Amino acid sequence: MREQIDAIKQKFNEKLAALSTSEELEKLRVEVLGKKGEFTQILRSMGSLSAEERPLIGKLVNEAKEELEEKIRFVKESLKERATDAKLKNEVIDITLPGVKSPMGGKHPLMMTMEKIENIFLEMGFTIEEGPEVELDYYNFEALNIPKDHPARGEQDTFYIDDQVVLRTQTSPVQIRTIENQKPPIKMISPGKVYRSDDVDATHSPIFYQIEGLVIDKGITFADLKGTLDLFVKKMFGDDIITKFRPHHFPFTEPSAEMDGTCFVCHGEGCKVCKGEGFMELLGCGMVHPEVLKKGGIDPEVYSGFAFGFGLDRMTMQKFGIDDIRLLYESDMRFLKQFK
Ligand code: 2NL
Repeated sequence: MREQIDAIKQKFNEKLAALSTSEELEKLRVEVLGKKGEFTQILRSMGSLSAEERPLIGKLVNEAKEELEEKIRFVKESLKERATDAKLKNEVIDITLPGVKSPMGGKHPLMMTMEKIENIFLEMGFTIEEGPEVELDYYNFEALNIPKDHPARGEQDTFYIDDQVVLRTQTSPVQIRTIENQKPPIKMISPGKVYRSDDVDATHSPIFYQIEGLVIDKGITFADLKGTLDLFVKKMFGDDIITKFRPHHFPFTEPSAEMDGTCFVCHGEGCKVCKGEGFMELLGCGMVHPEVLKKGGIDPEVYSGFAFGFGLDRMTMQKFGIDDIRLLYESDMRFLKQFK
């Protein structure tokens, strides 16, 4: 049995010297020291030994096992170190190589225009207000002096959620909510998305952006409206722009007007951009209708105000010379990259 133990040890040493991975090491450990391993076989056959020999051989087996276990521990450690060294060597970063560039995003033309407009009004002391896009019929129409049978309802192809809830067709409901929640003086704009069930073409999209504005205080007149909007247009399109007001009708303002500005391309001569007119239609406006003030809890005998509204999409298209609204919503990189 002594020879048997020596033979196991020798074979073990040879295999240990030859192996190079932890998997091979584990396989060897099971083979020699495992439950069905070679030493277990010897211990099992000890029944045939004499009572004097048994403890001697038992001791030898245990010593041999401990010796081999110690060797395994040592080799295991050095294999681990070797693996870590190899890993570190492979992971060396060559900091002299050129980096991988991530593509840079840019602002969408709609947001460029929106931010410019917001900054102009912030400079003039306006606040920016927001409100829900899914809105009560009351705030979208009723409170704006547009009752259920009013023809203006037919002109706006409204998305109805149910009898009382719509997708807002304009951002005016934000002004109504502001009138209800704040006391004059009020000086605010409400930029945001609006919805109309229009068929898509070069000038129509079912989702588009609007900016409306509202000023309410004691003694506000049409002169305040003209001065404010004239200054806005000059800051937006250039100091040389001349504005003119044409009478118009909106249910929520009285009197109402549309404002045109001289074409910023031809300065009034007439060109392709303004279709030979020399002027471009810029926005709708007017003095807030007394009924609208009353509905919002403001006494029209004490306060007056003006309001205005325009499409951000059209203003963006005018500013950048874009001829199709669909380009603003298709996320085509060939288009968007031009605005970096
Ligand atoms: C246009 C014209 C306009 C308003 C919007 C408004 C809001 C309140 C009271 C009175 Cl709460 N008016 N908004 C007034 C005049 C014109 O928009 O052509 N928009 C695209």
